Amino acid sequence: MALPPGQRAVEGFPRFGTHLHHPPPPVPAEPVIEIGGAVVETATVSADDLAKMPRREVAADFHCVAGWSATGLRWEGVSFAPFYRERIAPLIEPGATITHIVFEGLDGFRAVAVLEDALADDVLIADRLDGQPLNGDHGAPLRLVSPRQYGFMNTKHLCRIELHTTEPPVPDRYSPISGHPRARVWEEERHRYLSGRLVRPVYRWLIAPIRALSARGSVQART
Ligand SMILES: Nc1nc2c(c(=O)[nH]1)N[C@H]1C(S)=C(S)[C@@H](COP(=O)(O)O)O[C@H]1N2
Ligand SMILES: [Mo]
Repeated sequence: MALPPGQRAVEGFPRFGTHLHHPPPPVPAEPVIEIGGAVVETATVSADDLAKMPRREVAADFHCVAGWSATGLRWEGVSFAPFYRERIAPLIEPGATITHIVFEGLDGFRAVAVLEDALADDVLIADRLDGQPLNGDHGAPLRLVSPRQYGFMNTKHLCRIELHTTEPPVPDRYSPISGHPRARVWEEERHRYLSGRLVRPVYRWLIAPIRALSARGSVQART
């Protein structure tokens, strides 16, 4: 399968992220996803609950905005669109029109997605990768998987889904590496303001140091 523009395949699936060298957050004894924001009342969905919902498998490559791609991954979990319809939509404040969703991880990581992108049919709340439960490196116990968007929209250790009626403030909006609000890999939407092609070489230069740092906090390094 061809890779999106500007991506290069890597061996395996490295741990990578803004967590850098920090080890993955501990998995709670009873994991839940909190649903908050423009809702009548904050609610929680437990991982046990989620495990009872219809399952879906998605085979996909994984593309980091820095330019590496892990190929041939097999994710399993619950499709996000029906989860949204059945478990989230009934909680929305009357009259509110949701435009954005924040996916937050146990490490405080936040990804802001446009609703339409989050509802794409290959978006999953995943709990398994390649036939095994997700490990700490790749987002235990639950992570968002959105294969047609760069890695930074694929929140690991997912613990909170927050609904918004306008684009929520993006803390790194003016940072030199501020992510594109849609982050679609085939459109090469890497940066919020600069063209994907233009930032390619700069981002690529970040791969080695971030990868080396991330490996230091890896669960593999500690077993
Ligand atoms: N919770 C959390 N999710 C995260 C990150 C992070 O630092 N923390 N980094 C993102 C980035 S930039 C990438 S490329 C992918 C990397 O996923 P992997 O470690 O499974 O390869 O996770 C994304 N999701
Ligand atoms: Mo990334």
